[in-house]
Amino acid sequence: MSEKEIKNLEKIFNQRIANDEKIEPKDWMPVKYRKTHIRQISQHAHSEVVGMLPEGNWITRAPSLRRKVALLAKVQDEAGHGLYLYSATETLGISRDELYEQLHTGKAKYSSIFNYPAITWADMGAVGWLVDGAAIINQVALTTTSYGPYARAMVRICKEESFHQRQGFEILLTLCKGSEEQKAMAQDSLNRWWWPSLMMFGPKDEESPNTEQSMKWKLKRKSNDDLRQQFIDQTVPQAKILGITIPDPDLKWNEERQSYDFGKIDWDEFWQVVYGHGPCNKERMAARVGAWDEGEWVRDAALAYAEKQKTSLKKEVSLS
Ligand code: FAQ
Repeated sequence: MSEKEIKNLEKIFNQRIANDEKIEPKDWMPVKYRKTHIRQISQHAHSEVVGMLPEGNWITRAPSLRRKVALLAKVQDEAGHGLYLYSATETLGISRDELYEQLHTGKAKYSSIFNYPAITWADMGAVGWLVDGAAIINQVALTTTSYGPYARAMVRICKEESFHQRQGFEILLTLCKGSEEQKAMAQDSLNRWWWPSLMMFGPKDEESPNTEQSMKWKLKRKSNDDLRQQFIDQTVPQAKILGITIPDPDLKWNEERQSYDFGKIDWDEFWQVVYGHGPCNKERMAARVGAWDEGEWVRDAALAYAEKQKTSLKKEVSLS
C-alpha cells in the first residue's frame, strides 16, 4: 500500500473515532492501535484468569453452603470473563497459544492486585468489595471504548462484576455485625487490601506512558487518576456503613473539590509487584504454568477427537 493510501485510511479511521463509531475486527486500523489493544485486552484477560487463584483457594473453606455456592459461581464468572477477553484479543490477529505463552513466560503483565495473598475469610469480602469495586469503575468506562468486541464484552462483564462487588460487601457486612473478633478480621482485611486496590488503576497520570494515546483512540475513556479518585469517593461512604476505618490518616473530605484528599501511594511497592517481586508472583505463575502443563493431555485428546470427527464426516460425504 502506498504512503498516500495509508494516510487516507488513517484519516478515515480518525474520523470514525471522532464520530464515536465502533472499530470492528475486519476494519482497517493503525498497527499501533492493534498492538496497544492486544496489550491491554490480553492483560485484562490474564488478570481475570490469575484472579481466580486467590479466591479458588477459599472454595473448600467457605463457612457455609450458601457462601460456597456464591464463591464458586464468582470464580466461574471470572473464567468466563477471561474467555470473552481472550476471544476479543484473538479478533486482533493473535492466537490463544501466543497469548498464553506471553503470560507463562512473564512477557505479559496481569493486574498487580492478584499477587497479594488471601489469608482469611474476610479477604473474600474485601476482594469482592474493593477489587471488584475497582474493576467495575474501570470497566464501566470501557463499555464505551472504541474497539467493538472489547466494548461489548465489557457490558456483560460489568453486570457480573456488580454482583461480585455486592456479595463481597455482604460478606463484610455480616462480619462487621458479628463478634468483636469477626469485626477485627474485617478491619484487618481492609487494612491489607486498601492500598493495593488503589494501585490497580495504574501509575499516576504523569507517569502513565500509555494514557495520552489511549485516550485519543478512546480505548481509555478516563485517566488512571480520575478513576482512582472516583473509586475513593464512592468507597469511603461504604466503609462508614460497615463501621470500619480506611487505613489512611490523610483521608479527608475536600469541600472545595467535593472529593476526598488521600495519602501517598507507595509506588515503589507497586512497581516491585508489577515486575515480579510481590508476595505471591511466583506462586501465581507456578499455578498457571502447572495448569497448562497438566492440561496437555486434555488438549491433545480434544484435538484427536476433532480430527476423528472431521475424518468420519469426510467419509460420510464421499459415500453419499
Ligand atoms: N498491574 O501507561 P499505563 C479484575 C502497567 S480485572 C500491573 O497507565 P495502561 C476482575 C501497564 O500495563 C483487573 N501492571 O498503562 C477481577 C503498563 O505496562 P506495559 C484488571 C499495571 O494500560 C476481580 C505500565 O504499567 N483490569 O480485577 C497496572 O494505559 C476480582 C504503565 O501503565 C484491567 O486490566 C497494574 N495494576 O493503563 C478478577 C482493565 N497498572 O503494558 C478476579 C483494563 C498499570 O506498557 C477477582 N486495563 N500497569 O508494559 C486498563 O484499564 C489499563 O490497562 C490500566 C493501565 C488502567 C490497568
